[in-house]
Amino acid sequence: MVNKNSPLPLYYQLEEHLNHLIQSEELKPGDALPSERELAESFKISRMTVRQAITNLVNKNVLYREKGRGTFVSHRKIEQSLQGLTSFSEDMKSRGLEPGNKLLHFEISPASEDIRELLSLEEEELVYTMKRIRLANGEPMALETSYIPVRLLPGLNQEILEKSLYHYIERELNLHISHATQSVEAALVTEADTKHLKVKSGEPVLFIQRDSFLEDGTPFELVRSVYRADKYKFKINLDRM
Ligand code: 16G
Repeated sequence: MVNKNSPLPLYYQLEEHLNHLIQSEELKPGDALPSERELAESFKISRMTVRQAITNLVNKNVLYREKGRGTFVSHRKIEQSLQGLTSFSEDMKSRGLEPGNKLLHFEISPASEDIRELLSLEEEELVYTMKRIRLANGEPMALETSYIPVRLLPGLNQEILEKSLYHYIERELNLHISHATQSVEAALVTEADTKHLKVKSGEPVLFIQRDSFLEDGTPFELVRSVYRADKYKFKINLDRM
């Protein structure tokens, strides 16, 4: 399975071999890898080579290490398309996962200057600020802070936010959500967010900002979210221009 006469480095061949076992599900998410010693012996290569291959796969998030326990196959990520304006609840349901929310904060106050500008608000205009942990089958996926003009959704309350915001806007209020601008950036989790997202401090996350509009061009939400990078992968199809 590793060929010592090949020009390909041995660590790379082992990486490819392990990748293949994971793709073909001979090794499943959560499965423990044999120890470095066992791998070295069965492939007749040095432990250094094994360590290099494993470190590369850990750095690519294909494997993860747990202190004192060993190395395991990572759980598959949610592959989220960057095309199409969907809601978190819709995304989870379409994957057979149960969406959930934990509302951490909900208030009405005058918008700060940057929010006012992004949502095209009048001076002193009121906005809802809310923070929700978004869950899939009870597990935290993202932490979402949203700003919404009170004028547009005067009846918004905590009960609605425990369910789907988009469902309320479209089905209850009959407003037409039309388009959004979204950016994705790499970031590190803040100490305060580690407990909400159930990740270790210093873990990478994806910072996403979405500015969404109704059919008539009115901005109705500004959302700043922190997504778990170990759970999410964003995908887009590209056409040659
Ligand atoms: C998604 C959107 C967010 C929207 C929410 C509505 C991103 C980055 N954000 O989380 O802007 O407010 O869906 O979800 O995708 P809901 O209808 O389930 O409350």
